[in-house]
Amino acid sequence: MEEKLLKIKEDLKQALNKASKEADVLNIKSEYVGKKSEIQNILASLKDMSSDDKRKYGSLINNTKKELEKLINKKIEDLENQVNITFDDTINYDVKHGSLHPVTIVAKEVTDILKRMGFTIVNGPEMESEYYNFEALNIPKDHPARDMQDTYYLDNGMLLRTQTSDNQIHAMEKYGAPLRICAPGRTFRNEDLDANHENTFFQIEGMVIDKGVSIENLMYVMQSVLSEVFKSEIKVRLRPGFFPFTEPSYEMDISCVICGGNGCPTCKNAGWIELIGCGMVHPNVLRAGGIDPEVYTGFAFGIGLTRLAMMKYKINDIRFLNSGDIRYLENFDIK
Ligand code: FA5
Repeated sequence: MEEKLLKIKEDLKQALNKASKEADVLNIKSEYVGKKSEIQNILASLKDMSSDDKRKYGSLINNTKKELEKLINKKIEDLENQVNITFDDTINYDVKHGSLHPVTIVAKEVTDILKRMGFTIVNGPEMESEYYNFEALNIPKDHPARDMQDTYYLDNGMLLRTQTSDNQIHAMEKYGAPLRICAPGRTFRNEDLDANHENTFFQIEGMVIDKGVSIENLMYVMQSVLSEVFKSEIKVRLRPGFFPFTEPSYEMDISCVICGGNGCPTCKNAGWIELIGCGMVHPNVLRAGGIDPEVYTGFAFGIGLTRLAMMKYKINDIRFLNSGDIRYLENFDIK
């Protein structure tokens, strides 16, 4: 009897090992523990056994049946837990692939141009101290210029930088003079949003410090960058500006590509879009960076990369660029 019961158990184990679907296991279940199964017959035969045999085999047969049921239930559970992923590679599907964001493209273009001119690319922190974002740039506390660049002040005493100009100080401290760096990055301002103002946008900073650096050098770099990025005739105008960290300061505007300079909602009917702030580095800023203004001069510029992308790809509202709306961004599937 013991051998017979053992054999039933072994046979069941083998059958279960081969089963790969729940339906197979259910068939095995009915074969091994169903009404017409061998164990059921053995159980039925108990009543005809002598009382000695009944005592001897009764609990053994019952326990075997319980074991068989346990093995079967365990197999069903295992199959349920098993995740079967199958790929049908015959299905015809629409292949969608990603592409670079327009701001990423112009950032790469500008940095490539500047790299060829000998600029080193550096990276500054987006969470910045008041010192690097304002004070060292000749904007003391309570200076009205802080109103032009309101930002998000953090609980830890830091702020989200309003401009990539913080890199000017970091770079002077780190590398000293002579210096030729550019620093693309994200900037933040507490700003009223409109078609050409975002609260989160990108700029690229440039700074050159050497002996005898002049405004002509600055203009040459700006012209080279813009003519290479646009690769076609564009109208640019230079006008006096004000930045506490440059003297003299200039702003460079581009004729609005959306309306051809005639005036539209994108340029708020001005016909021009402000693109670049630049100028000769203020002596106080050189001093803050540990450089002697009696020996060295420098120029610096900050190009609005997000606006540059707008103008290059004729995007009439800056807010699309941060929207993450794939349907819109798909239109700029440019490599
Ligand atoms: C500055 O941020 C200066 N740091 C630029 C500079 C650097 C001057 C070095 C002198 C020397 P401004 O606030 O004008 O300047 O911003 C520079 C450019 O960033 C603008 O011309 C514009 O293209 C872009 N910009 C500014 N504010 C926004 C905004 N809210 N949304 C999108 N682009 C903006």
